[in-house]
Amino acid sequence: MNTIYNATLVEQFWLRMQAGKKAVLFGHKNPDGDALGATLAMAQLLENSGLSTRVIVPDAFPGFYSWMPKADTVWVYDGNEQACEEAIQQADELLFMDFNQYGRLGNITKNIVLEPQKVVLIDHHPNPCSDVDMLFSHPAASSTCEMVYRLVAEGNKHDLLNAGIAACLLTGMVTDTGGFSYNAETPDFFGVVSALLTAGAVKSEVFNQVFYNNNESRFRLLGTVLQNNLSLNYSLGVAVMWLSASDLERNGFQKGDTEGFVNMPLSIRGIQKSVLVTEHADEVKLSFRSQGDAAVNGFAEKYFNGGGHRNAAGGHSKESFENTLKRLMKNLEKL
Ligand SMILES: [Mn+2]
Repeated sequence: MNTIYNATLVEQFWLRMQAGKKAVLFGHKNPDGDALGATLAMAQLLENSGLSTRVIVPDAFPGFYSWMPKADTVWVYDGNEQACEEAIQQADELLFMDFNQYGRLGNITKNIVLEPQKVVLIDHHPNPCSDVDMLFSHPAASSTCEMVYRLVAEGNKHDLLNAGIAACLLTGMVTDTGGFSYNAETPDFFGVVSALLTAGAVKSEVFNQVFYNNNESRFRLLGTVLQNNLSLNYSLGVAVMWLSASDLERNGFQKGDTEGFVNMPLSIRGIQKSVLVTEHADEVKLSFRSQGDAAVNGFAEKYFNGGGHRNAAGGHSKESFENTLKRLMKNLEKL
């Protein structure tokens, strides 16, 4: 397997993570399988190295991730602010995992200052914030979970791994690649998968928990989108889907229900780009996906205050749902 890190940096990381230290590990707002997998795995790796750890996420995560090993130890900041802030103040090390900017911590960074000299950032999103003390950035990686495994492998820390950690890491690699369907092209990607299976991860368990464990509301919402809220523009190769607040409410929306919807129109012949517009209480969210060389991050950044990868980006709008959708449609040819 090719290495992806500077060997000295890897050595410095593991030296820095010394027994007796306290570490807080952060996942981003709207935690996904990769954020949870990477933080839970790294927390257990550090615990096995003698540190005491706490995983904190800004807001709640979808119930279909609650099976993950140690998921019950995660603290959600919203609603548990005081305990989280105490843990953060007492921490020697702050690990940012699967996000690239302080702002992705939602209310946490609105309310308290995180000292950059304590921050280690491990992430695969492009353009990481440089105001941190140690940076592991690898945009070519499938997932932060893959990056965590490589930190273990390149640091010769295999003895810290166990089946639970491997399951957490495999979860992020599965969810960030749509079940190995994109960003999962290289022999090294499957080399990491192979190593995780060897360490005790069970592929069928991860797939069953993640993909065959849906709420009825997800299925109902999918029906609404496909039947009524889908517009296909074949001359541009673009699909647009939308869900209003009333669509969500009528179908009993629960957090995480719409995850992956935006990828589905890419399965239509002639469609290379896909957008999902969702009306939430505080803002309208846009998710963008594309295939191959077709890029969506520039458009997300320019028109909807967002950004991301070439093939997967997000944005948001403070305009009304109707106006956001209108503005998207008006500028669609620039996507
Ligand atoms: Mn990720």
